[in-house]
Amino acid sequence: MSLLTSTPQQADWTPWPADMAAHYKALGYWRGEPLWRLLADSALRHPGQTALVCGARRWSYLRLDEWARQLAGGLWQLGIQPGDHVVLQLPNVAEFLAACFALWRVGARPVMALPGHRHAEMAYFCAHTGATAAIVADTGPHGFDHVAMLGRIKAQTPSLKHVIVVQTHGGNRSERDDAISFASLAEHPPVPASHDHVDASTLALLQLSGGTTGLPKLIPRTHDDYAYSVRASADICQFSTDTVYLAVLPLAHNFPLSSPGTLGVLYAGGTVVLCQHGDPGTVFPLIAKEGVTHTAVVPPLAQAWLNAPESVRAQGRGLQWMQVGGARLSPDVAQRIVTEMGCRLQQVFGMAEGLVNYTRQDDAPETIISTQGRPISPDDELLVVDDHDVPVPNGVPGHLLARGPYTIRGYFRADEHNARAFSTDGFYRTGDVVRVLESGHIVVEGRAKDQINRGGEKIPAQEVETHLLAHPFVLDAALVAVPDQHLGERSCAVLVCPSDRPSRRALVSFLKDRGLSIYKYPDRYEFVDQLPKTNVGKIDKRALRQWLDNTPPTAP
Ligand code: AMP
Ligand code: DBH
Repeated sequence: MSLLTSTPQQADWTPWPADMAAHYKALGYWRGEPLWRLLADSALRHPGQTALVCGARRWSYLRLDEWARQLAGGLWQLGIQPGDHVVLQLPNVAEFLAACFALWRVGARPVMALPGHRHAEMAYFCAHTGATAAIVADTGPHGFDHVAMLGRIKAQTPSLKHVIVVQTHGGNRSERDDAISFASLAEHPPVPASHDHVDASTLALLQLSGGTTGLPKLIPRTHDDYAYSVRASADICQFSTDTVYLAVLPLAHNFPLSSPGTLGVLYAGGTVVLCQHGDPGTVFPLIAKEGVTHTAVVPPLAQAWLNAPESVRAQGRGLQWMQVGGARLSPDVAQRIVTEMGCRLQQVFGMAEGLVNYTRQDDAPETIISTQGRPISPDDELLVVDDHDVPVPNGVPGHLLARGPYTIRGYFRADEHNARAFSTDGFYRTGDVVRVLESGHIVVEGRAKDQINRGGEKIPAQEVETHLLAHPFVLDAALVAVPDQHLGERSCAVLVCPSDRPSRRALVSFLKDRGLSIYKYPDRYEFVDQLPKTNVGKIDKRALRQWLDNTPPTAP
């Protein structure tokens, strides 16, 4: 039986079938508790404990919860309603977490944009969700004016009523008249307790998918399912009041947010230390200063830390656990983390759509080095299938499909795409090619989805190709991954331009004008007379990759 009350075409998102929802509730996975309870309950248990450190600023649990309640009061006064979408685009500052908890208090849903997103994606997030507000930083690290960008989007997006600005770079910029100051929202009495009733089976946030097609897909996560993944993750990783967690990856990313991430730390009563730069010269002194015990990184960051001078790394001796995920970690680098960093390694293979796998603390060293862990939940259902959806035996590589108590059943307002991305019985097609060992541990072998994994940042090939094809000189375009020692993969655009070849600089400026996120700009450009095609006329990316492997890069 389905819980759908409207036709699938009209539904924003696909709930779990009623029998499965009942099962997950009966097992205590779904507790009917909205996400703000993660913080509020810890504030009751450990009011005086330090919850959050952001530069020179620190908050006890009591203060952080109080701040979130005041902000919720401000949002409420502004007219933010339960069910509203609010696009959140902030760097790793305390206001990010305060905004999330405040939004959850009023029953609104943060849309987790990344600081690198630009006009094309941000306009889409606002329009597609019908967002009523956006919360952004005053200026980005390179002086990018986020408020001005949102001003342009607001002019085109009737639903968007408020641009709220967080002052992150000093000065008096939040006084500008094109935005509401975030700080002023806290000058309100805390949101009344009567507003605290948020139905935990409704959406709590929209995560973003790296995706493979068009613009990023929005991932609808409920309070119930997300809270379960956070609590269960914190239990697996044994987070406690002694945990001091360095959040260095962008906070909006599912990994540092929920696996167990900052939310897991706040649930467990530990301390979150925020950091905006991953360079060893910033990170290691901070680890020493704040007594950091845990952190989560992507493989290239782990490598950069390993390559730092011994004198710098020595300051990181207190670090007990390094979680690595987001992209493939080579066994060599895994081994180096264990021997050279002097801390323990945990591999994390996850996705914002749900399923997360961890190596366990008592796994054999070999398992921790060479596998990407096993699922969080006994009720995670995994299928590994061949190209015809027929299950393959254990140990044989195949496409990974997943279903379970915290894996979505469909993207947000994306019926057409959902028909391809999910099986008829509700399994999410991850696009990853994996092998499952007898022990249940997963080894990620590769990827079937058309995506470049640039050191954990996922770049949907088709989205970038669509932008390139809009250039008047570009007749055909393919974006493919080329191996890279540092990032794992980089992107290369292979272009067919019969009349005239635009320069690299001209192409970059073109993509910039189209508002594409900076991290999606191709790393390399090559020109060919025509692209190789398969028998069915699709671009043969395998052939292209082989060709690129044997072709030295053309100088820009
Ligand atoms: P997204 O769906 O955008 O959240 O990206 C999730 C994807 O990142 C997964 O489906 C994998 O392709 C990749 N990924 C995440 N963690 C790992 C890992 N530990 N090893 C290999 N690939 C990973
Ligand atoms: O890459 C990811 O999306 C990811 C990696 C590790 C993730 O979403 C997660 C853990 O939760």
